[in-house]
Amino acid sequence: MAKKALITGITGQDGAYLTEFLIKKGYVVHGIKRRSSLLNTDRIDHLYQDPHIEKRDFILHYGDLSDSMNITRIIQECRPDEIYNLGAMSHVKVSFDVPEYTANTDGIGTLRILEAIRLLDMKDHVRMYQASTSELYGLVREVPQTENTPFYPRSPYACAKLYAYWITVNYREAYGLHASNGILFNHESPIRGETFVSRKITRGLSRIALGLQDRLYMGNLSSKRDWGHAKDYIKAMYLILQQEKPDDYVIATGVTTEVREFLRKSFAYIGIELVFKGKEENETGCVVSVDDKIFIEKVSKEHLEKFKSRIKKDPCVIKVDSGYYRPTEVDILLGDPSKANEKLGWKPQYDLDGLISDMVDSDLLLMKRENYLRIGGYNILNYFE
Ligand code: NDP
Ligand code: GDR
Repeated sequence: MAKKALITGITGQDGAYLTEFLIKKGYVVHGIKRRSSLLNTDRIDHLYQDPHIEKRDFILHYGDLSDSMNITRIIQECRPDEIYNLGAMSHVKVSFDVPEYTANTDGIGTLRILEAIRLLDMKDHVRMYQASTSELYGLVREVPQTENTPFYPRSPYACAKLYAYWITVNYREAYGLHASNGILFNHESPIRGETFVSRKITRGLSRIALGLQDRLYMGNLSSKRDWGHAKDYIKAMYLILQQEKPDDYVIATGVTTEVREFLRKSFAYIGIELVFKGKEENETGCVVSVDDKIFIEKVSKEHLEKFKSRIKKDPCVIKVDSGYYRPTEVDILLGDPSKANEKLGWKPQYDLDGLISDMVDSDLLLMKRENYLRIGGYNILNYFE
């Protein structure tokens, strides 16, 4: 019998990569998708199977983490061997705007799953993964952060995830559930949500290079993050659930980088050298040179001259808009993944340069397609944030 996995948040970045990974391993994957007024299954479209096929290994259910009846029913119906709880309102800045919704989904949503497992008497059958986060460390108490570093959340998102972390530990200790936390540091990919900083940068620079946009407005350029590739991180989720005993693990690369440096490296990848001047709201990132050969190779010859003439008039393609600042910021995150290295045998394959090249290549392709459509006279969306 094939193993069955249930994934909440299957339409998100990690849900999509994890689904692909588990199907390749021979799992039958059930996923919970939300009803929305537009289809929201772009990231898993390539995995879709017609419901009329008899033996499917990919099945979607409508649901929502705010609806305990729905969650309980789905778990009862599909009786999974493994549950990956990835569903969340996952944007830190937005959580300040919708704090109650965030607490309900990201905090109590986790309780709803744990309680369903208990009430359905499935605790000896099912293993549960909780998507915990480096945001729990917030105002960091030590650098680097390990499984033993105390938490100090700095946003409604992190506070909700703190509850989810501890309720997972509590159900493990109180009822003997096989429930584990992966404390994952930031992980990105070509299918990362467009408003997270990495993707905002790789999309923005692709649009700037192709003349679809003049500049990029950013928030706090000085914060530091430990960035990895989502493809590596979903493997850690799987490994955590294959352990005989449930436990909590930090998943990180062990390298931290400023947002400013992420920008510099991303632009450099297509041959554009950026220099930063000024402070805080007055800081700008300006083009000081262009490597023609690299630009032509990555973007195109046709766009090189147009780009150069545009930046002659205004070379400052990065500006700061304090509207993107958060009421309380997490200044530095740096994880120590030693426990995961030793106990899970987990090691990331991608470094930051590999991540950036993967993302920029993908966004350039996407934006070139947009540009062809524009030239062909078709409307293209602005994708305002
Ligand atoms: P995404 O934002 O890409 O995906 C979130 C998923 O949750 C989407 O499928 C979304 O559905 C779904 N969702 C949102 N609200 C609800 C709800 N009320 N009920 C059911 N589903 C809901 O996140 P990632 O894939 O990047 O992250 C996966 C998980 O890991 C999240 O819990 C996140 O908080 C956590 N995490 C992420 C890290 C990262 O760097 N990526 C690091 C550490 C933790 P829809 O598509 O309809 O919006
Ligand atoms: P984060 O990711 O808050 O770490 O949460 P995000 O990419 O949003 O921000 C990282 C850092 O970049 C700074 N920043 C900007 N951020 C955004 N989004 N937009 C900007 O224009 C901008 N300019 C600077 C931010 O202030 C911050 O310091 C992500 C999410 O995936 C969470 O769900 C997850 O738990 C954590 O990573 C680990």
